[in-house]
Amino acid sequence: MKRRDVLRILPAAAGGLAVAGVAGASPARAGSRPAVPLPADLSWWRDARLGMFVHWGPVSLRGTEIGWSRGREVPVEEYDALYRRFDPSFFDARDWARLAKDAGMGYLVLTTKHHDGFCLWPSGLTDYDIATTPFRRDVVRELADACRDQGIVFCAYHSICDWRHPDYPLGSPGGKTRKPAPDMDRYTAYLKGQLAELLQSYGPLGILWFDGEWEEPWTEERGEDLYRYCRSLQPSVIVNNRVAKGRQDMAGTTAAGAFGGDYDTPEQRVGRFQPDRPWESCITLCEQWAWKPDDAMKTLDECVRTLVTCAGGDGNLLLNVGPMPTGEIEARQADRLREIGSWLKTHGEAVYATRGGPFLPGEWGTSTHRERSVYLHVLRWPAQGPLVLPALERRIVAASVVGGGRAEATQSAAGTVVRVAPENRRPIDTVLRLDLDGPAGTLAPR
Ligand code: JFZ
Repeated sequence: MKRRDVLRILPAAAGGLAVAGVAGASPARAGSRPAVPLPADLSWWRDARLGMFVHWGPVSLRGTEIGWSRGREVPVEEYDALYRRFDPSFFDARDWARLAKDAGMGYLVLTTKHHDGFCLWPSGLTDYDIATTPFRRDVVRELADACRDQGIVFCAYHSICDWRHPDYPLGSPGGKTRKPAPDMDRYTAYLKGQLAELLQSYGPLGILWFDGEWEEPWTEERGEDLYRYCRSLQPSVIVNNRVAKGRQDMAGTTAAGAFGGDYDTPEQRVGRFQPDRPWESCITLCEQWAWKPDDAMKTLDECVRTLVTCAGGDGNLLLNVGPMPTGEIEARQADRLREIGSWLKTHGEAVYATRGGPFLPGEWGTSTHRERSVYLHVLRWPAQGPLVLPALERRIVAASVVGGGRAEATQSAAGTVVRVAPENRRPIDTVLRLDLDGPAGTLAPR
């Protein structure tokens, strides 16, 4: 399938998400908690495989980490006053959306509110928002509109913890202090009120990407209630596992039997091969989530390997950029993203709308499949001789190098033996397509 064909199956306008919003049946679960409906459709998101994560706010004026530097590198009073000079006059939402498109991304997740409590949209429930900055423009609105115009699904990151809000019990630095008179019920009403603003005035949203759920004031009960609440406002919205307490650690997987929203969220690492439950690794293009001057940036090689390793494990990649206080994304970062996009122009058929496997990831690389094709992403060839993989119980009827070049695949008792002449190998990822005599989706992982 060509990349444009795959993109055609993504919702072109967010309206498509709204009509798709029929709540499915809920799975049988232990206990007597009210049933939690599953979203009708995660397939647009799974098929997209690559999204853009954007961490942004007044803290970009300092170049320190969003949320976490409050009360550490930046004194609390100073951090909380940054919004008064937040004026990103070169911000053009169309540039960001076009960049996401050029990078081959299918969705964009914006920090509508991070742990510091600042809101990138004009909220009726607080003055600590974009409306009270010199900039005044509604960043969420402009970006949601620009994404829709580009066929990028707009999604919202939203922090459950709020280290500035007086009703939320914990404060900076890093949730290590206590507020004098917290009120978690009132805070939860505030949280829900803001989510209603986002879902009702900017929606439909593709994903609600919750975070900050690990702190003690947030409970499983509040988490599952919040999940149901969001789904009641927009039945089609996808919600990550950080909505409640089921996530185990930075590996991001959900504990067995626990409620985990709709998908798992490994952080700063590629998730394990896991075809039975959707997941998405969030990984920074540089090192910090928010913009930092001269932050070390990953190479194209690293970015592509990370992306295909996610796809081979049957997961997504949410690649993060932190825009500058001018409103622009650094040119070198934008260039890197466009390089990823141009790699995907040639190799996207082995990424988009594929599923992971059937060959398990190994030192050699990883594999994906769609319909009657298996794709091998060969990241490291054996020092000598052919690549030998386990046997397949289907016949390989053709083999080729994606992007051009001969490949040879023979099937014997030894397994699946793959040969590509050195001149046909690629520096980052030699992608092979093996066409089978039947569907690849029924082959068990090996
Ligand atoms: C969380 C955020 O804190 C971070 O700023 C970013 O938004 C990321 C996507 O999600 O990551 C964490 C979560 C927990 C810890 C550190 C970073 N922790 O407990 O140290």
